[in-house]
Amino acid sequence: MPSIKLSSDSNITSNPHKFLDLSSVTELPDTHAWTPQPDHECSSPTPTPTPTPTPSKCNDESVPIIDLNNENATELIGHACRTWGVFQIINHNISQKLLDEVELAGKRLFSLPMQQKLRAARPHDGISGYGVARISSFFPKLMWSEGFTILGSPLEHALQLWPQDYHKFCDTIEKYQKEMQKLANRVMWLMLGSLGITEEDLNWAGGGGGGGGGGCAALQLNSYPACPEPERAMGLAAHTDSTILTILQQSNTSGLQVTREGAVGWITVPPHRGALVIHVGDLMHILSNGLYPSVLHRAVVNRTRHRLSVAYLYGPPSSVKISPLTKLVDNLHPPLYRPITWSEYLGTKAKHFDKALKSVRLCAPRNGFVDNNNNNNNDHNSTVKVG
Ligand SMILES: O=C(O)CCC(=O)C(=O)O
Repeated sequence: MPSIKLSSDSNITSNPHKFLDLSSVTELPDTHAWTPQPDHECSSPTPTPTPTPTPSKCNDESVPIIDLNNENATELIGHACRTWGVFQIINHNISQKLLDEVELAGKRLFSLPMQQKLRAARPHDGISGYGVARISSFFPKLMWSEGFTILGSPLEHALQLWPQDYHKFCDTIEKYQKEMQKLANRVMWLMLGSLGITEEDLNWAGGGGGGGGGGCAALQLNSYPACPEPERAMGLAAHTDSTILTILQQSNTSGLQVTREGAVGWITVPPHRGALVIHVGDLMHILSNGLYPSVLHRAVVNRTRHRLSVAYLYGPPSSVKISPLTKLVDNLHPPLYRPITWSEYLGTKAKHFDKALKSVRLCAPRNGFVDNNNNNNNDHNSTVKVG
């Protein structure tokens, strides 16, 4: 279990709108009114799931969908990590039944009366439990979402929410955590394999053989109620994940958007039944010495449809120092980031937010080195050749 602390949300704790029951609001309150969002594609009631996702090679228009049974999965994942920082996977061995069950568990949780949800409220300086988006403290306006974070066992919070009937929630979440741990380790090794990294190069990370490895994780359930003015609201503001990788399950309403080097504006990641979205996180960015940039993403909201997402945030054991992998470093490619544990990085992120990667950066790249971590907006996602 990572002993991690994220930012407190002190500047909005006194805000009476913080725990507004968003599903009952008919007019956007000023506390939640952002400047109108460009590329907001989700204001019309358009559910966009396609029944059978088709695997794709990386193309310029859409986030790649990669079949894990494809014999070229490693190369496809490497290409997607380099060029997108995000991709979807199919044939991942997580049953549709389990995906449906966890979605149902999330819906059951968020549809509880506010007073009941607040019994499991995230403590002021804590990480697990019910509350507003943890990144809220960096923004003057509140987001149109509510979240529930689970670290390790869900039992304590499930007992607070359903004193008599906690088993069902716990069973589903524990089953999901177990399967996601295996999948996250497998995907991490596909990413590392695409960089030429083997087990001997990284001894904390397990073998990718399906055992789950030594990583730590948090599970984040996000709920985005239908919103009367979606163009002026923000479900979850733009951020990168402080993880090695994130596995994201989204319900059948679109809302996730990403940016990509060279593309203008935000690109929607359409939900496909059974597919899971993988985000490259900041720690993979560091491990890969900037070759696999963490993806800047956000969630927008919808006028008529509720949306739910489940993020499995996967990182290393909390005491392991993460640094650019030795195999990827030489005279021409000096290490760009100093060694840092996940806990330390989370502390840095809580302080510097979108400047966190920059704050652990060691040196400017030398001639000819391609560093994907150089972006005027979030210090990511633009490939800069420094000459
Ligand atoms: O709901 C989504 O699509 C995005 C969720 C997300 O970015 C997060 O939980 O960090």
